Amino acid sequence: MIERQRTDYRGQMTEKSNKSAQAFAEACNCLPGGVNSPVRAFGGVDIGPVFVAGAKGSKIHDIDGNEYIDYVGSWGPMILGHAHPEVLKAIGAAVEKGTSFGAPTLAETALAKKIIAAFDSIEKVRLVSSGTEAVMTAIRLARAYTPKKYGRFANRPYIIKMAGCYHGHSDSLLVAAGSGLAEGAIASSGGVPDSIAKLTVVIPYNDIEAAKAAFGTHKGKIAAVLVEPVAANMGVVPPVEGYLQTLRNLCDQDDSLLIFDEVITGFRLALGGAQELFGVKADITCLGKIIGGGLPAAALGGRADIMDMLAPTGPVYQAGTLSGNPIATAAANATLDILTKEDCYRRLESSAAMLEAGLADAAKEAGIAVTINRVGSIMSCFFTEREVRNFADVQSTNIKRFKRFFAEMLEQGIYLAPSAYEAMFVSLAHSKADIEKTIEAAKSCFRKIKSEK
Ligand code: KE4
Repeated sequence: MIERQRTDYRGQMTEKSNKSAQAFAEACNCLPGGVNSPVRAFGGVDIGPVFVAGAKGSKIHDIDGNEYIDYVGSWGPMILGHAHPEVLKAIGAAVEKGTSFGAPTLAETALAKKIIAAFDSIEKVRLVSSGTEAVMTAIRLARAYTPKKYGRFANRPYIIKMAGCYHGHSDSLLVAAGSGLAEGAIASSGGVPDSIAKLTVVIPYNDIEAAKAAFGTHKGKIAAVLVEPVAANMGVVPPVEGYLQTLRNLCDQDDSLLIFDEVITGFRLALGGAQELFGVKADITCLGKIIGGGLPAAALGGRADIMDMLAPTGPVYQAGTLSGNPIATAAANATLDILTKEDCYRRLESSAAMLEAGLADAAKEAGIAVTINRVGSIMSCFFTEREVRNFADVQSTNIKRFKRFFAEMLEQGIYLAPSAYEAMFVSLAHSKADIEKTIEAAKSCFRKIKSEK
């Protein structure tokens, strides 16, 4: 049983975390690691987790009564801030009519239309309940999809993914780079057979030559390239100039599909996600997080000729009891309505740019080497003096310093993602005062860290 108590970065138990520590110990008796998703256990920062009591706007508060400015935002969904009144009102109205029917509803069609309106590459949508489901389905669809000239099913076996990108926990994607391109990947999780892992090819993100080599090795057998168009699961790592277009070209040349996993970037970087920002169209787009408005909803979308291969119109099976759930779609529709109507992305850019500049100045003032990668309202602060352009670069940063930074910022009421391999999310609810307080806290943290060996 994990007895890891929450301490401040000086290693003392603080009276500010007694109840969370006790709750964690109790949870560990009935939940593996005391949590229902591993990162929440704070294993990446070597202290015990915060147990949340509630949240409103940009703030989250724990069961010990501590309040924090929240830059996790439930890992991306809470772009409007927590408990947005219009979203709560929509949820309340929907709940009055029942919570799940297992039958089509108008709200699902309305949500699909909003997604189609936002993404030029999407003609049809399938709603699911998690990002994992969306990506898992996209891969199955890509393997079955065959340009007419190949006849019925190509059932192309290979998927190319990038090291450091995370696409949920389906077997094909819990893999790491193998010993060579021809051998395919090796499993990175228990329970994933080599026979499945080896059908995924893992190459470095931002490495155009590696992508070309993979298409050379597996010519005619690659169903799809799957990529986070802006990586945000190794910290934030933007695509280098031309990278996404090169992947697009390689797929076109070999009749493979390009799958953009926009579970984080969709409706985050722009209404049309990274595709709108970088002008590169995917064949299949996976969405989640924001499109659920904080409730379990995700989606995949693409051209009609691809999407119509899904059951019941086509031979690729996919289903879900709670897909398009009326409460989740109510939250989703309310969220996207606000994002579509208000001047959101300019406001997000302004807040995030202010935070980035403030953190950079604070680190410089303290003499701490940091690299801040930011795209729109997602960013990461890496403790290194070098550029961070792929997973190996992230692994070479000073993770120990990140842990100190995290713990000290938490003590100062700033709730960052408890891992050096995650992103900071700025929401529309983050005020100028929130950003200023965060910068002041960082100044103090950087000074303390600098004084340590
Ligand atoms: P879910 O199955 O967790 O809804 O989505 C999986 C997923 C797919 N694609 C991308 C780009 C993602 O970031 C995710 C999930 N993200 C993680 C953290 N970055 C969710 C947090 C967690 O695992 O608890």
